[in-house]
Amino acid sequence: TSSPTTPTSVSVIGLGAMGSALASTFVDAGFDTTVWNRTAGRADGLVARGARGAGDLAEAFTASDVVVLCVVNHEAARAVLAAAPPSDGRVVVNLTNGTPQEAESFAAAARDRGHAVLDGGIMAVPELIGGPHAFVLYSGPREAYDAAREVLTVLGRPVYVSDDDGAASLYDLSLLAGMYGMLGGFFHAAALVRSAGHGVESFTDELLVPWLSAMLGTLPESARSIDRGDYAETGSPLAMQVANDSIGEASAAQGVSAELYAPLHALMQRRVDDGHGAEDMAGVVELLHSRGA
Ligand code: FVH
Repeated sequence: TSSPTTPTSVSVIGLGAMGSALASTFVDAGFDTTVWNRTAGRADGLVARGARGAGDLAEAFTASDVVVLCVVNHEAARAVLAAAPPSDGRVVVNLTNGTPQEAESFAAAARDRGHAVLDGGIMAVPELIGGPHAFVLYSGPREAYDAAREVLTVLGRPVYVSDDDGAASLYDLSLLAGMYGMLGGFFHAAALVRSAGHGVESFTDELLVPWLSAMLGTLPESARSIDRGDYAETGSPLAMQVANDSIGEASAAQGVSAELYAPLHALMQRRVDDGHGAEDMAGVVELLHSRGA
């Protein structure tokens, strides 16, 4: 049930693949939804679905309690912000992907113009918005999050990270870094299997997915080691893992590039050379900081 302060209206600015998915989800959830896009015409399908097409950016910005911005990058987001009217505490939720520094800079500029601002990181592709697997990270003032939460919930599970403006972006990019690492490993494995003339699909279904699923279960213990800065307890010491570079040698022999794996192997070797060969591989994280964590 809605309280009198619950927002009932939302504007979506930027109707690319993601902005359109956000807007149609708001419409389907019954919110009074106003939409605007720089290039006219992209709102037509949403208007046919029940959204209100704003005549200009100012109309879109002032039409709703909550304004969701989802454009290609922060340069575009800053351009939209500069062209929009100031407000007296309207919640602007910037779901444009960028760095923590860009999120902080956008938030400061938005506050200068009187807006309450949240930064968000969408952990979903457009087709998943509004579904059970979508989640969205938010950071910024807690009051702004609480004010907009009921609207934002329909997009996917909302996760409030912290009041630090850059935190949602940092978590978003950290999750993507984890994903790209996994995909890099998959591509190397696929190239090795294919180099021997075997099918990648059955290898993946029957062996790689179960293997990676089992290895995922080891991450919480590694995370605890990283939080403690103590990598001593392990049944698979680093020195054993780099005693030979079978993956690199086999890749070369198969005509497969090891360029995705080689940087990690080099870090593992450096950690051993630094005297940590008896420790767990998670200690490699200590080599990734160029300044104090
Ligand atoms: N699509 C995805 O899978 C990912 C999932 C995770 C989050 N990302 C981020 O979402 C932002 C928008 O992505 P998108 O997929 O909607 O991108 P496009 O389909 O390329 O649409 C871009 C929209 O940005 C508008 N735009 C560009 N420049 C400006 C500007 N200077 N002023 C105002 N609007 C601008 C563009 O308008 P137009 O070209 O149609 O006039 C589109 O509406 C993005 O940060 C992803 O990283 C999506």
